[in-house]
Amino acid sequence: MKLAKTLLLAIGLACAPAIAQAQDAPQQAATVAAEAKPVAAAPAAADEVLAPKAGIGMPTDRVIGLQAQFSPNGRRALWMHDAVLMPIMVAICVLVLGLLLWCIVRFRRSANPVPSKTSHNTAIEVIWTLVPVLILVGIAIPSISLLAAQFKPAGKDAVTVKAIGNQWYWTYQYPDHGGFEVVSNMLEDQPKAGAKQRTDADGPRLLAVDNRMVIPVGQEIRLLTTSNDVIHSFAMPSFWVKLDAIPGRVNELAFKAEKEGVYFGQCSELCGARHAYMPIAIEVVSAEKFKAWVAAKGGKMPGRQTPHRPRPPLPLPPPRLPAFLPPPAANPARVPTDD
Ligand SMILES: [Cu+2]
Repeated sequence: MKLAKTLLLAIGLACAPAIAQAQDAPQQAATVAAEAKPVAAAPAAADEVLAPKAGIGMPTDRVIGLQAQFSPNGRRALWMHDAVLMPIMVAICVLVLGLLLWCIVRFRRSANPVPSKTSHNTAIEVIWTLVPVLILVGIAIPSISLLAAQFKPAGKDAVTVKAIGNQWYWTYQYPDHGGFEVVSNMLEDQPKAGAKQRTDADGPRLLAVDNRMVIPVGQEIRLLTTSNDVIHSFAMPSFWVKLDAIPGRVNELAFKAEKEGVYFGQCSELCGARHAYMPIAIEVVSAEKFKAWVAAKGGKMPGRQTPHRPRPPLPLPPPRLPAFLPPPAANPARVPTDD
């Protein structure tokens, strides 16, 4: 009886995460269904402030799992997590737990009073060496190609944004667009006198900022990060972007936002007392809106670059004759003839 109780307890503990996940699944589905519902009505067009949408680009209450992805690498990484890693981990856990339970029951003292003295089994030893190797190779192939895709350098038409970490806010520079800079501070619910107060149109509490980083939709972004003081980390979960911002060094990562909207992230390196209060907000807009925003900030769109064409070869200089010979025209006798 005691053994049965212990077994039931062990099975219950082992299955608890799976049950919790199953219970959360309908909530997750409900959240996805509520995706289209805006958090707040968009403000007047003159403000040009895009309102965030619940469930997009921000964490959702009572949901486990990764945020929905809006970049090609993000979708690929999410697939890697959901379709490759999680099933393999669950299968291994279930197999090991099952074997353990089977051994406990099948080979207990009362059922198996004379234990086997077997110490080697070549077939089993080959299997338990080869199978893990094959599993690891199976994981390594998509994993390494994903890693390579994540660190593929941006193309020459990419929009460069330099994110600079400061204690405790971000500044965004646009070197290709006239080099203007945007200073981005968190909006507070109870701001100091004269400062702007956060509203739901700006974003969730602790994630809304006064000036967002703005990028065009569907265009490759060359993200450069550095820092003015200590190590920060630029993290934007919906784009699968996380890049350290290190003083005296510039890191680079390319990504592409596939859908217009507002996306929120945070500094992900413990950088001091107000580390939790330097959020990141990226506003993804159409190419026209991006152009208008750049103009409003006093910047300019980069000039159209002419495509690279190979130079025509330079004409060869006339052959140089030794100084003791007269010029060819003055020496017709030296020209070979047919007769
Ligand atoms: Cu920081």
